[in-house]
Amino acid sequence: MKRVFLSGAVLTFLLVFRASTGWADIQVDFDGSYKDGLCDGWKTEKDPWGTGPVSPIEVSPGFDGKGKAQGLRVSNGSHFVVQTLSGLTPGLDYVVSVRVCTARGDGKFETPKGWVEFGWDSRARNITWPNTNMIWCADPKLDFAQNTGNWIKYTGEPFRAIGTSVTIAFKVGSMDPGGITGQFDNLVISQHKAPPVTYRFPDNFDSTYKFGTADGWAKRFLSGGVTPRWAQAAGRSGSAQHLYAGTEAPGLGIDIGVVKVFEITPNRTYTVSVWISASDSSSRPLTNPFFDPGPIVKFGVDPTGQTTNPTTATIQWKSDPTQYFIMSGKENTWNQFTSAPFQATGNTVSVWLWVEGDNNIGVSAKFDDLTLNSSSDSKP
Ligand SMILES: [Ca+2]
Ligand SMILES: [Ca+2]
Repeated sequence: MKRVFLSGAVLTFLLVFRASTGWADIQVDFDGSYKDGLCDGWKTEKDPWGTGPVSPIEVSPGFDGKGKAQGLRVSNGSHFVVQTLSGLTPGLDYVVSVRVCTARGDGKFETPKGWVEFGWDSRARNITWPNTNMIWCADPKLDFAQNTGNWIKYTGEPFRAIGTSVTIAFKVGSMDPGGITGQFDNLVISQHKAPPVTYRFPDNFDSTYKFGTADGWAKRFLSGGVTPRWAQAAGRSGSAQHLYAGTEAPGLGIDIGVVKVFEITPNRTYTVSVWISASDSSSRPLTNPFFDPGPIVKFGVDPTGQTTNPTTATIQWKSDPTQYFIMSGKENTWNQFTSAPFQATGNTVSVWLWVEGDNNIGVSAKFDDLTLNSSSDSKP
């Protein structure tokens, strides 16, 4: 009798423990069988640019010195390992986490040159192209100091399940002849139960920066631009959000920014203002876009509050900064820009800060002191 009672107690404990810790809905340990270096169930893809075959690798041992892991070795191009996984509940929020370990192309645990990211597509389109399909987490590539030779866990932003499936992709890329090896293990997709985080205006960008972005700002970029960089920089006062990219990637565009969700009162008309200091990547004025559609510096407001798609028509962009910073003498000086009036529809609005460049001219822009203003058109 006593033995049965104990078993029941243990079982009850395990069930409660499981429920309260948010058991993973999808787990992939990459310990299964491999064919030509690729774990069963996964496929490879590559960006339209770049050369060389996609070279997946069966890594053994994997995380924690056990089992196996999926590797990907690249010397020229952006290559992917992709799978669409099922097991989500539509309407619930999830986060993706994965262990990442990087090395040079020859497998030596020395800091590689290139990029390593992981991404997810809640629409489960099962293809990484076009480049707006996926949301990418660039933390692994901004953290080579930690993850070269070490298995580090990275967790992406929450996303809402649209259906029961999600497409997951690992991206590894390089333009360095020495190449790069990205290794991935212990993929976990688990429910995210914390309420969505929103922030209040104003934002002085004097917060703690994590992997180059100020508190609450999420990185966004279009795949194919290989050199996006985010950093904390000196601001008008304190710090500012720096977005910049060089031209070491021939033939590639530069399309990067950040987005953050702020609280507002619905049914009122507002503008937002932000201070910007910008130049091209050589500290010169921006090129006149009538002659070269090169560097662009802009900011936008999306009254829908969405944070996933930088190309959607609901973002109301303000391109005045580009016109301003093409004027000689204005480069790298602070100036305040104000959006067109917009009508708040819900309780939140997303603010987008963005730069674009091309394969000839990079771009560098700092953003500080974002404020919300009640527009004079406001109706009570
Ligand atoms: Ca494993
Ligand atoms: Ca500041």
